[in-house]
This record gives sequence, structure tokens and C-alpha cells, in this order.
Amino acid sequence: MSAVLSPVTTPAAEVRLTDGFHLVLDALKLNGIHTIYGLPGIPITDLTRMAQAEGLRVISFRHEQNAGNAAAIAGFMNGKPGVCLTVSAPGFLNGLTALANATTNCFPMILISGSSEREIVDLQQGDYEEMDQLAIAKPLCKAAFRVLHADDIGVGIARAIRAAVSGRPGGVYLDLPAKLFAQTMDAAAGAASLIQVVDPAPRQIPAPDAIQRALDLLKSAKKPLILLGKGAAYARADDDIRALVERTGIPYLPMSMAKGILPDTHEQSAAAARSYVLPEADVVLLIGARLNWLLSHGKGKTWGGKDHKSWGGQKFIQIDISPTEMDSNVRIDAPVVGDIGSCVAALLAGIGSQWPKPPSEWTSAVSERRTKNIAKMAETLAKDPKPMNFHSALNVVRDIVKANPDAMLVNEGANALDFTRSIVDMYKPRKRLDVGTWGVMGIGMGFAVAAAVESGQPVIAIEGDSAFGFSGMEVETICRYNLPVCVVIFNNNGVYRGTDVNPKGGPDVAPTVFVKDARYEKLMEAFGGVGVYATTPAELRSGMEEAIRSRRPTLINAVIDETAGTESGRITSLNPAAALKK
Ligand SMILES: Cc1ncc(C[n+]2csc(CCOP(=O)(O)OP(=O)(O)O)c2C)c(N)n1
Ligand SMILES: [Mg+2]
Repeated sequence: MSAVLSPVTTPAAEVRLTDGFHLVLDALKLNGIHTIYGLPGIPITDLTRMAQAEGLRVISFRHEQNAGNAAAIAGFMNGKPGVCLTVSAPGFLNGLTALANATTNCFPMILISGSSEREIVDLQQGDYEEMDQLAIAKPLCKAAFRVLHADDIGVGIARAIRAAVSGRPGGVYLDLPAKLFAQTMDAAAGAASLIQVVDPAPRQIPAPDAIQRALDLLKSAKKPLILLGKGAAYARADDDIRALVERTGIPYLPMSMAKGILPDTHEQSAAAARSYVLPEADVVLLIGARLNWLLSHGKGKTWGGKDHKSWGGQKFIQIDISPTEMDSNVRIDAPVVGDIGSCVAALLAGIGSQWPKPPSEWTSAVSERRTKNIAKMAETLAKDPKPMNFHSALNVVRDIVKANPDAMLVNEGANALDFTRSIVDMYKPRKRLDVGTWGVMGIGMGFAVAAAVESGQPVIAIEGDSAFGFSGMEVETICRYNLPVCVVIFNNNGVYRGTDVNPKGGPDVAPTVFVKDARYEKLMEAFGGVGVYATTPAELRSGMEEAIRSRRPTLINAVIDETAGTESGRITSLNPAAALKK
């Protein structure tokens, strides 16, 4: 190992030394982590330089939140932790939203932040960028560690990796004080102190009786339904999941980031009949999907309950790696605890080849709804209104994604998110990356950069104009690394729509409204990329086709009817209603 450590040789003793900087980099490389997303400054500037010198790829961002989001989604895409590197206090805090979001979404990532002098921070004597970062990070991630001595770096990184990917994946914080980096130690002892983590995400095999209970319940169903969450996508058990769906013949519903595990055009997809299958189903098999707000907590009117909290009568089988997920919202009749790959394989083995298909009244009722709704949507998509609306623009995006099924699709916004999710079919797993569990704005450019870097495929980012603003400066990063990213801004002049007015009639516009007819494409041109101003589906189509063909950084400003959106997109009802009307 010492040969790659750029060892310092002291002439007197001829002892080969290594230091904290190199031990961190060697520990990452030893564990197959070859990319760092970050932003330099005290005390980690030299770490980024040395990383590049040691052959790691360092993707340097304009704001740490975007670097953090990139690391998080790299973790989702690869099933191993993405690493984000920041400076102390403010840089650390900027990275923290991404760390918390990664934890919420079960994306494995490690936020490594430099930190200031422990002695001064702990006595609160006012050090440069003083902050007790470890304490602040703890409640927002799965685990948080600090390394004080160079010979503990190997253990620190090993623990961070295991915490990020084992069990339910999530965010991990690793605090590396400035003094650590310069510490030296014998190079051979340093190399020996590093740990190559063996089996970082061990399989967790489900209990046979849990599998049997699940199979018995599934067999009893008259109207079974399978729900796939992004945990199912993360599990990389694509073939087995497809076999389970097809051999049982059960209609399935993909959550947003599970789209493409099976192609959205699959005849068993019930996505176009969602509002029919949720209340009607009698047994629901959840695979890597949690019964959180996105599924109305498994109860209430969405599920056929009488009011917003009452149970709809469904029985649930839930596959999840975390035992405490069970019963978190409604009773889980058949919990199956284990990693999704092992659980699905065990179910498949139990199903064999003689599994009775669900009653045809159920499957034909579902496909009838599906066919009807798809036909209705096709009619809407075929229209060519002026100005362009979400549907006519997405009709184009839908074709482009169909023609480029390997392209990555990043998506955020409100209407720009909801319409894209329901209109744009995905054909391959882990291609759709979006706002996830929190519906957080700001993931766009960080996800797009990582999607391009990690996959090498073209990236299409469908962005609300508001959503884009949270990370828009990273178009410079996209140009700097010459990434094949095509950003499409659905520009409707504001948050949800561009038509609100100031009730007082003063000079300030309404809080949801932006500068009208903003020329976002010029932002991309400023850094050498291609800017396109598109007011028609034809202009949008040729802009996207050329972006994918050329692989040049491109930003298409797609002008959308400012009246077309609705408040909060599909989740208008989550807005508290004022009791007093003024
Ligand atoms: C970090 C964060 N801040 C604020 C919000 C609230 N929010 C939800 S969607 C949205 C933007 C919607 O506007 P846009 O992206 O232009 O999409 P449109 O509906 O106009 O297509 C905002 C600000 C959020 N989800 N996350
Ligand atoms: Mg908008």
C-alpha cells in the first residue's frame, strides 16, 4: 500500500510515513469508493487535491446541498454509500439537508465534514467555524462518528460504511477534525489499520413461518394487489420481483421511484387505475413501500375507509428490512422481515408454478379501468393547446424517454412532478430519480450531476421553474464537467402557477409569482452550454433530441401556460384551510 501513499521519508530514520489525509483516501478506495462529491475549503481543500492526485474523481459543486444530494442519489443508484465532503460549520450545515433527506429516503450516504479544534469548540472559545457538528448531525442520520486519531481512520470509515448500507440504508455523518489530517504515522502500520469491509449489507433471511403466513394470506385473496416502493428498486431484485408479479398474475402499482422495475407499459400495471385498486383490494402485498403519507397511511378514503382515519378493510403483507416498520400506521397481518431480495426469493419458492391466478372478475375490472383511463389520457396528450401546457409538453418527454429507455430521468416541482410521474412511462429500473418521501425541492441538479457521473447515460431533468431555482447554479458544474444533462424547465412563471395577484395591489407581486417570461436558457449559455427557448412541442422535441444526440449540457426553457397548474399539484388537500375567510 505504501507505494500509493506518496509517503514522506524522513532522512534520519528512513521511516516511511503516511498521514490522515492519505489514510482517509486509502480507506475509501479500499472500499470501492472512487468518487467524492464536495466543495473545498478549510480544512479539507488539500484532501480534495490529494484525492484527485490519488485517482479518485472529485466532483466539486457550487453549494454543499447539491453535493450532498448527488452523494445520496449515487448511493441509491449503486447500493453503496455516496460520499459528500464539506468544510466545517456552514458547509456542514449546507450538507445536512441532503443527509437528513437521504436518511428519510433510505439512501446510503456518508457526509464527511472537516471540523474545527475540539479543545476550542468544546470550551466554546470562538474558533473559526466553531460548531459541535457531531451533536447536531446525530438526530438527522442513522449514525454519527468522529475520528480523533489517524490510526482510527480505518475503523471510522468501516463503521460509516456499514451503518450506511446495512439493514435499512441511510445517511451517516463522519466528523474529521482539522488536526486529524496532518497526523502522521508509520505507513505500514497505517495500511494495516485500514479495513476492507466484508459483506457490508448482509442478507437478512426471512423466517419460514413468516413466508408461509404471507403465502396463506395471499392465496386467500379475491382482489390482491402488489405495491412496489423504491426499496424494491434499491434491492436490485428486478428479475425475481418481475417473476413474482407475473407468476401470481396480481395487478401491481409502482410508487414513483419504483417505476420501471417492470416497464410501465406492462399489462399488469394498475398505475392508471390507482384510485380504483386501492379501495377495492382485499389483500395488499407491500414490497419496499412504507405506509406513510404517500399511501395515505394505509387508511382513510383513499383505501375505501368511511372517513380520513378509518380502515378500509384491507389485509396487508409487508416486506421490509426493518421490523419496526410493521404496524406503524395500520395492522400488518403478515409481516415479512428481511432484505427484499431474500424475501421475494422465498415467496417465489413457495409460490411454485401452480399458483392460482386471481379471480378474473378482479383482473378484468382492473384492466378495464386501466384501458379506459389510458385512452382518456391519450386524448388529452394529443391536444395541441396554445400556449403549451403540461400535457402537450410531457407528450414530447414521454416519446423521448421511450426512445431512450437507458436515459436517467430526474424530476422535481409540484405540477411539473405530478404530471411527469403519471404521464412519462419508465422502462427500466432505477432510472427515475425524484423528490422522494419528503417531496423536497432542490434535489434536481445534484441528482442530475450524479446520475450522469455514475451512469454515463444521458440525463433528462424535468424541473418546475421554482424547483430549478433551488439548485440552478449547478448548471455551471454540469458545463464544467461537460455532463450529458438536458435540463427542461417547465416555466409557468411561478410556484404552482403564475397567476396569483397581490391582494393589496401594491408593487410586490404575489409570493408564488416570479419574473414573467424569465429566460432561464441564458443561464446555461453563460457557461458554454446550449440554451433553447421552446414555446411549442415541436421546439421542445427538437431541443431534447439534439441534447441527447450531442450529449452537450443543454437547458430548455419550456414555456408553459401559466394558468395550467393547480395549488401544490396533486396534494392540494394537504394545505391547511383557513377557518376565517377575509
Ligand atoms: C425545500 C422545499 N421548500 C419548499 C417546498 C414547497 N414547494 C413544494 S413544490 C414547490 C415548487 C412548485 O413550483 P414549481 O417547481 O415551479 O412547479 P409547478 O407546480 O409550477 O410546475 C415548492 C416551493 C418544498 N417542497 N421543499
Ligand atoms: Mg412553476
